[in-house]
Amino acid sequence: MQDLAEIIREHKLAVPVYVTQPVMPKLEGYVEHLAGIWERKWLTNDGPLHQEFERRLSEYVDADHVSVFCNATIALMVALETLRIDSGEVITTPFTFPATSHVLYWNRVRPVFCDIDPVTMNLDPSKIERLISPETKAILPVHVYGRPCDVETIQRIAEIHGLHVIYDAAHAFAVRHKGKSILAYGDISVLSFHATKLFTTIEGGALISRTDVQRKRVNFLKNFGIADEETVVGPGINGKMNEFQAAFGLMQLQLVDGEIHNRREIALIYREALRHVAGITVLEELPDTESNYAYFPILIETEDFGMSRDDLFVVMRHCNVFARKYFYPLISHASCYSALPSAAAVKLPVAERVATQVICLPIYGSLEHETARTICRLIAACAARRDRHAALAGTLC
Ligand code: T4K
Repeated sequence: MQDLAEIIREHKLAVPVYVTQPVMPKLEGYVEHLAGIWERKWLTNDGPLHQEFERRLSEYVDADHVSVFCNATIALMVALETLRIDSGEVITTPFTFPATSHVLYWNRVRPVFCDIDPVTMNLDPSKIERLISPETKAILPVHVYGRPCDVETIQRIAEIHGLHVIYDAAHAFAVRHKGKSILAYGDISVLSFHATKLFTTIEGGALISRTDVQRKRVNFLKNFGIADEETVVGPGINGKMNEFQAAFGLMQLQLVDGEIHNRREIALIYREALRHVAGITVLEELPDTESNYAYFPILIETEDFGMSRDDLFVVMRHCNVFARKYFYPLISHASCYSALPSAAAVKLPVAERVATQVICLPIYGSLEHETARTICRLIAACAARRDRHAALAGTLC
């Protein structure tokens, strides 16, 4: 058994390892795309690369009505406007990136926070109905970490109460549920293609509509509401993706299967090595799911592990491991939402607990297997250390 200072010395990585890293396409291929853009002088506004990317993306994600966007946040705002959700309340999760709640705020809608399920980490459907009021317009769940929500139960609730469902599928690129694309559920789904995502267009996103008519409205709204040179059909916004992003996306489409495969191998290393470490919960893959391995969250139970999540986080940073506490603090704690009745901690016990326990380990296709193993050994050594009861600050001096 070692003490903490020895553990850090022994497991410190030579270079920083971040929670994620994008898979980069071949530079020469991208330069070829740039040459075409230079030649055409067509930089944005539904250019040829944009059109090709939208078409190929639609085939890849197995969805018919895809509109690509400059980012997922604007796409979520357009999703709300498409369905005319611009007042009242929307039920959503506090365990997410701030964008999910902020789009409601920007569309003048009050978020109503609902607790999460301890297995999926997504909205707990058994707690949704008690939050429905005459003001409720929709449900905005997140497939957090790419783990599918209980889409069937959410659909049933929405149908009974006449609510829309918009899925924040920012993490769920290529995820399938019961043999179908996860994007096939709800009225609208939104993907993010930010640089930190499994599939990236640098910044970017996509909105998946249910019908051609809906897609047409989405495309008006993402282009200032312009239908033609002399007609504005609604209060649109600028949500367009440009040709440079589309070119990046086209190249990423060729890499993403390999990236998922490589991430799966990293996930297997973590899963095998950490499953039996006392005080650690490794989230099992959900049944009927084809996962994308976008994130690798683990939960730390302080008593059994012998160290809190926050202390492990600090130790990891000393070892050059830049894991992240996605999603701590809960967005319901932010000052713009904390006064809402639904934001009270007592009403969100599972989300409150998970947010203090979770840590997302580095996962990306080019992560060396040996690095992943070192991270596992570091975590296991922390659990087994001699100075379990010493204060962290003293131990690190
Ligand atoms: N809904 C959900 C559920 C979301 O998670 C998000 C975004 C959205 C909606 C909104 O989607 P977008 O409008 O962004 O399309 C990142 C991203 O900025 C954010 O897009 C993402 N979720 C969130 C989960 O993560 P940060 O603040 O953690 O990113 P940052 O800059 O600290 O990057 C994390 C690590 O990634 C770095 O330590 C290193 C690596 N990295 C990052 C960048 C930007 C790279 O290797 N290369 C890069 O270019 O928010």
